[in-house]
Amino acid sequence: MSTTWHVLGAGSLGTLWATRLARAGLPVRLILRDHDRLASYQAGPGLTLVEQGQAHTYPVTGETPDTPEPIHRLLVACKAYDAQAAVAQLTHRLSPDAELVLLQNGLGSQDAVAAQLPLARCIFASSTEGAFREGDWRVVFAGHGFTWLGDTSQPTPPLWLDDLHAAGIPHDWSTEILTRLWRKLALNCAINPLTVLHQCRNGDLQTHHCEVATLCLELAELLECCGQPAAAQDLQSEVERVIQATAANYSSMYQDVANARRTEISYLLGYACQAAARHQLSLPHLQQLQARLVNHLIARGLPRD
Ligand code: NAD
Ligand code: KPL
Repeated sequence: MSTTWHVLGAGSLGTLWATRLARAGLPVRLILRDHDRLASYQAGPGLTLVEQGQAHTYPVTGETPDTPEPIHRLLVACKAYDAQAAVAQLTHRLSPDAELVLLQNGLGSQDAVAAQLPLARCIFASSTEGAFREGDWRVVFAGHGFTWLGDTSQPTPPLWLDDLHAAGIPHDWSTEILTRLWRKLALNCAINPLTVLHQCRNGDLQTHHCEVATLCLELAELLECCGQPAAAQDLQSEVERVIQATAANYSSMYQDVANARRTEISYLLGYACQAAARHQLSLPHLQQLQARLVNHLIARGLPRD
């Protein structure tokens, strides 16, 4: 019998993973915030995934954090700013051999979770898949992509990668997961804040070429200084490639601000600026970008972190 996948967070990525694992016949349980959310979930038929216009519903079993059964494998699918508190609620249920998969974007939240669970195996993930919520318990699979998984303290891949294969989740084991996460953080720092400040699609940043180039230079300097030279390599050309490839899209941060949702700024630009400060590195454009973005968020009544 396969180990149950406990999925924490029934949002976009949590639903995208839970439905595909359930579709492959794997045991999945969804951990909801509290009894009200569980009652709301149980009033419907389950989780719905919309793929290429076709909706399929999967009756994944729901539960709350106070369900007594132990957890052996936990997929953490909350936002970066919620991950630590959400996992803390489950500490008493984690088995001694528990493994966690952390799907959060950016950096900082993974270390915070790992630090509170010194005995558990924490696997970091970096994903380019795209999904959004169309309503409660209903998610649209918007962009096919890839997920890299890795463990900074243990290079051996877990056997359950076979589950991901069976579920059709494109993935690979990476022994350089931190490099992947830093690279994605740098891409997000070079693109996302500017789309918020200029209120534009990714492609419109082509008209802000110099601003993007200056940020890329500073970000590359930071990556080098943080011991991530591979993540710094050809950063500007990759940023330009992504801007072109996603020209018609609004960045995730743009969408968060447009929908008056809290952003993950502290785990992206905030993390980058803190790392620079730790290394006594002066990156004036990056720091100015953070200040402008924080002012923009405050002016819209959104959290500054
Ligand atoms: P989301 O807001 O859609 O889902 C997060 C879910 O976690 C919400 O349903 C929320 O209610 C739930 N949650 C928060 N605290 C909880 C708690 N204590 N107990 C139970 N549930 C709790 O977010 P998302 O878009 O799925 O993003 C999750 C992470 O994945 C983010 O770090 C994001 O940057 C990253 N990511 C998302 C995508 C995407 O396409 N959506 C792609 C790549 C990476
Ligand atoms: O990941 C992205 C996002 O919108 O968060 C891209 C498309 C790469 C832009 O930074």
